[in-house]
Amino acid sequence: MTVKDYDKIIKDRLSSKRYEHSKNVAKEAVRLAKKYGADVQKAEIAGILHDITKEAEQKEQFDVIEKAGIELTELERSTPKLWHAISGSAYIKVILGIDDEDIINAIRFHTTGRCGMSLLEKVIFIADFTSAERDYDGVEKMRKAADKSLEEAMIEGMSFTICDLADRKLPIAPDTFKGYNEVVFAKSKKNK
Ligand code: DGI
Ligand code: FE
Ligand code: FE
Repeated sequence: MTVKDYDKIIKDRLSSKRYEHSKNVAKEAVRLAKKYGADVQKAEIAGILHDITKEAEQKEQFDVIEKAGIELTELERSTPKLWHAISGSAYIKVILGIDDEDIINAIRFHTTGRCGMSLLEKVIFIADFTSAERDYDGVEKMRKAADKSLEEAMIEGMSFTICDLADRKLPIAPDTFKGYNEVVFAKSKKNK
């Protein structure tokens, strides 16, 4: 399948607003991949597909997660915001037949981040924050960080997520704070 095929699938599965978001994330992922040396083709594919199950019913999401052999933790099961990243990675593997582990992981961890993210995983994680239509408070800071370095952008993105969740008294996935600790430690070690 080509990007054109994926584009059509996304258009059929998502509202026009989220379809536009997916297109913008793909564009931004391509830009960041070129800037930081990630695989440009994979960035475009992972970008367009990253929210593929965002509007799917719970049952469809849980079914495809099971088909992919993924077992949810209790926190994941009870946090609906986390489902689409996991079910999205399962969907592209099981239904679309994509076998590239890096693309699968880029979608799986695009919401939480994690420890030991690949270049492609970071590009998708960041592109989701800096895509053209994003206009939350702090997006300019995030865009500046993304232009400076991947490391700065990861710190900005991970800390934004954690602050926002703690502010709203929501559970924080272990992958999120492990990823946060990793990027913050890496920077503090460099500055010593
Ligand atoms: O799918 P998008 O809206 O484009 O963006 P996303 O996949 O980053 O989802 C963002 C939402 O997910 C936002 O409301 C915060 C939430 N989220 C991200 N990490 C965590 C989380 N929610 C909880 N409870 N725990 C997390 O670790
Ligand atoms: Fe998402
Ligand atoms: Fe998204």
